Amino acid sequence: QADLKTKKIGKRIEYMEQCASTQIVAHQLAQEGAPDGTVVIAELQTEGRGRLMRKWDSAKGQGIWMSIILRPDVPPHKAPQFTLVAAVAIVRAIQSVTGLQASIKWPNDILFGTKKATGILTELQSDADGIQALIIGIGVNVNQEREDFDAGVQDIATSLRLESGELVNRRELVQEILHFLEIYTELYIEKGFAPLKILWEGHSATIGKAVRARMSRETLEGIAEGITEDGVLQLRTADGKLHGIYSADIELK
Ligand code: BT5
Repeated sequence: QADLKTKKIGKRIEYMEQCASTQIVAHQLAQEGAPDGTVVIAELQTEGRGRLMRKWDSAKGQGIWMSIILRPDVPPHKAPQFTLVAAVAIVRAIQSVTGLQASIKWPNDILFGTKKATGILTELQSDADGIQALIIGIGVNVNQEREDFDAGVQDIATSLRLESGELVNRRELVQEILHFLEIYTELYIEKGFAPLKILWEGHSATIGKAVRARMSRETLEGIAEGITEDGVLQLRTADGKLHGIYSADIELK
């Protein structure tokens, strides 16, 4: 903590050997009034989760499993943009610590090739007055070897160690993620999403690619043409129509 470069994010850190999910702990702390920038971090999660209550494999001591409480003064519909802002911060942090160049698959995956090294889960606490808290969950596979992953994800997951061939200092990586997250959330609050959109596009694995977008009610195939100023994915189907995608699982074809 003493080495943090941030002004706000990480001034309060709740560090735990083990918890069910850092998201659950962070939700609880946010409700109890934990300040903007509070970070919850655990060595092991017994019930780490992804979107739609999917399981997140959180091997003990080998990844970064953390949730960050932010209290931005923005309307609730802007919450998904924070996933994109966090993704840019994580890619920059990985690059700064390991030299590795990761790419972002819209909306919440960080990849090496087609394999996933990081997932982001942004959840919201809001009421009639707007956003009370954003809980940004970040799971980074850092030092796992292939056999450390659950059998179900071994073929789709990767870690920074598998990509670089070296053990990576998790403490340093946490510091860099929080540092870039603070820089980019400040930029976002001051200037809006436009400058982040440019940075995001520079790291995107999705834009310009043929993709399949699975949504709760339908699946669409087409070319991912870009994201809007709101972070919505624009998908052009073969009939020439442009569709705005707010939430989906994207498969690169
Ligand atoms: C995500 O969901 O990618 C969001 C993951 C967020 C995890 C962090 S860890 C700290 C905080 N506390 C939590 O409990 N969660 C957050 P989604 O896009 O739904 O992807 C989930 C899918 O990724 C699963 O269904 C698996 O297919 C795959 N998966 C699970 N564990 C993985 C891992 N460690 N590495 C790569 N892929 C994984």
